[in-house]
Amino acid sequence: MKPFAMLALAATALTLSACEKNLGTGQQLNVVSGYIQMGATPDRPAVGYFTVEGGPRDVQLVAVTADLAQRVEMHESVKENGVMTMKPLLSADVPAKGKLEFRQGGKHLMIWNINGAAVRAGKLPMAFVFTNNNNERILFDMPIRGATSEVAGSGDAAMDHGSMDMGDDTPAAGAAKK
Ligand SMILES: [Cu+2]
Repeated sequence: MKPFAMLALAATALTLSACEKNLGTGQQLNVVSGYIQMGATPDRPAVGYFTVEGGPRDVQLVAVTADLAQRVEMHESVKENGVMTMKPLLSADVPAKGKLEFRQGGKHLMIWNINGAAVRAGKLPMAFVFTNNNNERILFDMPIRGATSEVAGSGDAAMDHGSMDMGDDTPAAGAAKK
């Protein structure tokens, strides 16, 4: 490369970084971490937790999807009359330059029937759908953790989900066969 060309490149790089600083776009909307905890038994849904960092403006997370799972839902654990229950969540706010956290005991994903190949690979590719830019999709591979006996007895993954999932959405076997 000729010295002149190198100088020109260096100048371009400087201009770009200066621009970014002027626009104040330091933090971009992004999924920065997360994982999936398999259910204690195969008939139980897996649970997913993750962290989203907000970009320059407020947006909402409106869906999380996975081609290699049968169904994914966003839920929130809430305390009502002293009892923990779960409610489906249609959207979750991601404040500008803030954080949205799905974590144990709060907002979480429930994931049914993850494809075996994904489980063996130890990760599930997921798409996070936001309200900005005509439903921007951010792809993130969620690492899959196997069920452990410690986790099986506590938290979102165990009894909360088992009882609710089986009751609400799954049609009774008899009814489905009519
Ligand atoms: Cu749930």
